[in-house]
Amino acid sequence: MNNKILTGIQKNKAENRRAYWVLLDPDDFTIEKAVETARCSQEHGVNALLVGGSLIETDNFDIFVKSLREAVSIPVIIFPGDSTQLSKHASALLYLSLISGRNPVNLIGEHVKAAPVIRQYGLEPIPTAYMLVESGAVTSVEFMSGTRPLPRGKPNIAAAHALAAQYLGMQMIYLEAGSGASLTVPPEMIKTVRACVDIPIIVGGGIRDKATAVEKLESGADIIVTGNLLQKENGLEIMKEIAESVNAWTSTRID
Ligand code: 1GP
Repeated sequence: MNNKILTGIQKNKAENRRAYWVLLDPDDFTIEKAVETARCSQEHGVNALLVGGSLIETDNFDIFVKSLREAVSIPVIIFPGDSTQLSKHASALLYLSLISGRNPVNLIGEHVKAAPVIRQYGLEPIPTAYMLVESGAVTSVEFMSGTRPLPRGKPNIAAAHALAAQYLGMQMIYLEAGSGASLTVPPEMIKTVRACVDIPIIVGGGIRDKATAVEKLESGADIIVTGNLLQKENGLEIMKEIAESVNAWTSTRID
C-alpha cells in the first residue's frame, strides 16, 4: 500500500519540523476561488491542503480535488465527513475514526463503505484518531455524528483515548475543537496527550490568529489546521503569519 504522505509526515516529526495545513470546504469556495486560495497558500508556505466538511451540499467534490491537485504541488488530502467524500485525484485521505464518540457508524461503518473505493482509486489512507473536544457550543461534527465531545477540563480522558488509538495502530491524532469553534483545544490537553503518545498530533478548530497557533505548537502540536480563517477579511494576511511561524519553528520539543 502506498504510504508516501504518511512517511513524509513522520519524517517531518522525526526532524522536529512542524506543519501548517489549510482546510478548504467545497461549500465555501467556487472552484476558481479555491484554486486561487490554494496557490496563495502554497506560495506563503502552507504545507498541505485538506478538503472536506461535515456536510457537503455541493456535488463538485471530485472536480474540486482534481482542480486543486492540478494547481499546486503540496499534498491535497481528503478530510472526509463521510464515505461519499472520496476522489482518485487526492494525494491521500485521513481515514478518520471518531474515537471520542461511541457511534459505530463513525468508528467503523463509514470506513467499511469507503474501503473498496479507496482500494480501487489507489488512495493512501492514513489511519487517524479523530477526537472531538468540547469547545463552547454544539459544533457540526458533534451534531452530525450524534456523539458527545471530550470534556475540555479532563486532559487525562483525552490522553487515555489517544493512547488507546496508538495501541490500536493508528498513525496520527487529530484534536478537533470543531470548525468555527469559539474555544480552541486547551494547551493542557495537548500537552497531556503529547506526553503519552509518539505519533503526530494535529490540532484544529477555532484557530484564527498567530498567537493561538503558536500556543498549540508550544503545547506539542505537530500540525496546525485552519479553515474558517480564510473567510475573514484579513484571513490571507493571518494565514501568511501563521505559515511563517510554523515554518520558522526551531524550539526543542517539550516531550
Ligand atoms: C475543522 O479543524 C478544522 O475541522 C478547522 O477549523 O474552520 O475553525 O479553522 P476552523
